[in-house]
Amino acid sequence: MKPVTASYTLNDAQPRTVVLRRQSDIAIIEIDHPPVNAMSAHVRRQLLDALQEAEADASVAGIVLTGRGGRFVAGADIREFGKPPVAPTLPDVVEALGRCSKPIAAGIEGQALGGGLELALACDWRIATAGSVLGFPEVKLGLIPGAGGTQRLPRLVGVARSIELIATGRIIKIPEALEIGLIDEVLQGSTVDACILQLQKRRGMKRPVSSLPIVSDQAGIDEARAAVLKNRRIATEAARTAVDVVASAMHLGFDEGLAAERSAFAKLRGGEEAAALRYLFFAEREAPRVAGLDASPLPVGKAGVVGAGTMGSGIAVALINAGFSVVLVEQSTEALEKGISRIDEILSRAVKSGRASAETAESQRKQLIPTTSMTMLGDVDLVIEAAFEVLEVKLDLFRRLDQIVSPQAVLATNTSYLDIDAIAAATTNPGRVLGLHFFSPAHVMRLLEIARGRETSDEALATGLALARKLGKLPVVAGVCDGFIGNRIFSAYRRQCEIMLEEGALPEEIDKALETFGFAMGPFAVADLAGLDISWSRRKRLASSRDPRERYVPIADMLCEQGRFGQKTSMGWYRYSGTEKRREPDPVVRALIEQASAARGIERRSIDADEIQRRVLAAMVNEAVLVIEERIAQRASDIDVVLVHGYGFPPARGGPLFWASRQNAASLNQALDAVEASTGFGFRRAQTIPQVLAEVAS
Ligand code: T1G
Repeated sequence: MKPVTASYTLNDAQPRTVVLRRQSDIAIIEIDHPPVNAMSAHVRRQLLDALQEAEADASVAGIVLTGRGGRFVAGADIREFGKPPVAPTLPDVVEALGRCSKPIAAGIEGQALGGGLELALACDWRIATAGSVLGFPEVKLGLIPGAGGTQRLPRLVGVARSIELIATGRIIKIPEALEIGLIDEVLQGSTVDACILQLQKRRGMKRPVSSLPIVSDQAGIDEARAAVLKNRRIATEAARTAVDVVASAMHLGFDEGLAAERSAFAKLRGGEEAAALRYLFFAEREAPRVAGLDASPLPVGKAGVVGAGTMGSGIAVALINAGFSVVLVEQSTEALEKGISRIDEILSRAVKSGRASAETAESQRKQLIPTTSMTMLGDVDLVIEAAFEVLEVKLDLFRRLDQIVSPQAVLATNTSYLDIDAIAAATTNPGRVLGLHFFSPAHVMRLLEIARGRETSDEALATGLALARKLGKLPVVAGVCDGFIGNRIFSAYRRQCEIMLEEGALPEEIDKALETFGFAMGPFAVADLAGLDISWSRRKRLASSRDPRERYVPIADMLCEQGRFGQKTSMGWYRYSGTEKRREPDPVVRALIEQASAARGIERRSIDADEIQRRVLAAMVNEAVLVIEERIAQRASDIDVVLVHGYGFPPARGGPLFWASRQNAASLNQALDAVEASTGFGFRRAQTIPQVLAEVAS
């Protein structure tokens, strides 16, 4: 065997991604495949080579498996899932580890996710650094663990807990991992030394997880199963499959269980849900990339927020959570105090839920500098305006900000509709103005639309993107149009829904059809939640500029004229009863809708769920392609990211354009014909739908 601590490259034409070295009689196998040590084909082969080499060497008493770059292994290589499997597969490697005659210890740093955690479970010992995270996120890719995870995890932590961990795909932090027995030891320093110590202490001792007994806990299993299946948000096809395959470990032997897992995995791997979620995984990572942008971001240490309403206070929390000090400006003490109490409420909820410690919340609260004086913004590096959605208000604010803040500071508006270019023109340096459109609640929602004005400088845009990264947001860059990407497409979606009300559908039928499709909530339930009065005041403001030849559905106005603003008035599209505000169809609304149909001379007809879904989706697809044709969005996948992360579009369908790319073109066209016919004057039909969908499908 080579001299101690020598390291040598295994015979492989591929770049070295697995290093085998020695320390005394322990062989150390290190995976070195940046950026996340994904288990690509050549990594699997080199790992298997290294394992066989170490096992065959009589002078090796034990083996340590670990990763370089501060990470263990982030899982299988997701890019390989759309292609035929390449041997050795990850299950082959994991089972080789599990069968190894010599004791193996896994040294975990950073992330051990999916197949990475499966590798660790096939070892005899698991030692992790304090900041590591573990988990089986496969369901987020429309999959289940496919390399023994569904059969080993129950043998280590029990079936019920395994159902929850695998069906939700949630992250397991170290304290929990230690408590449930997923890891044996946690430390601050190098896990390799601790692993060597462990192997030398327990010389020759094997402890294969696969031979551990499974504790029967039918009540717990039933409860865990029910918790997954009743939650529409997580009960995807993969999660439902996970429940069954994990539970099968109770009555199948280990090898039979592996076979059941492998066949279930193969079925999911080739399915629509996995294709959609894999597409979104890469689309989310592509979104922040802006072609041709090579400017450096301006440093931002201190930020300002103007407006302490719901959005302003949420944005302020997002900033203080990310470590910024924040000058929060309101025009009156009363409004400022309301904003501060919103912020205190959010911070205290984080402490109560265990998401933050009391000390963290206290120090974050100190980062807040509330004031009614705009002059306090003199030394901030960036301002986010979150005042009333009235253009005149914003123009006046930006004129004043332009005089008060330093010339280098970036000025951002959180507007969701108004013209960024007009706002920028109110300043002496429009290059520093951009839109940062947060989604409510701003401290929770990851999506952030960054609206790039005609004059927005590359530096200001780069600063917005860097801020998004620091806030943990998912940025999508949009050009300037009414509603940018998301609101514009959502308006087309909602318009088609309202037209179908006049034609014969009811709010509860449309909501049900779209919730069956997978939307988190139907458009009328969403409107009642948000409040009908907000969009009503916008429609009234725009009334004078509306073209009378365009079809305008007055039903929402009729509701508002009766003071029906949604949940806040216990009636809107629905009526709401009880403290839990149970939503019920309301005959008053039905009468108003029938009155609107009669006023337009429409003979109402029943519209089934399929027609509702196809017309609404066709309307979204058409508007989405127009957004691309007008270069408001950089790429099709950005639009899918926005609709999934900001508007409740079901991730398992990939987004409106991904969904459309998997549809029959003729039926999509037919649905679009119906949208065009029902909309009438002013409808613009996108010209490049086939080309855009072909790009998505590629
Ligand atoms: N495969 C291929 N590429 C991956 C990858 C993976 N598993 N994980 C990340 N990347 C790429 C990513 O696309 C990006 O590339 C770069 O690495 C940095 O990623 C058989 C079936 C580990 C928490 O689901 O959650 O194992 O854009 O920007 O913010 O049972 O990456 O630079 O070209 O996200 O530091 C299960 C997925 C797979 C984990 C790091 N594992 N990855 O976050 O970096 S299925 C996962 C993540 C499986 C087995 C099953 C995160 C991260 P590019 P990043 P990050």
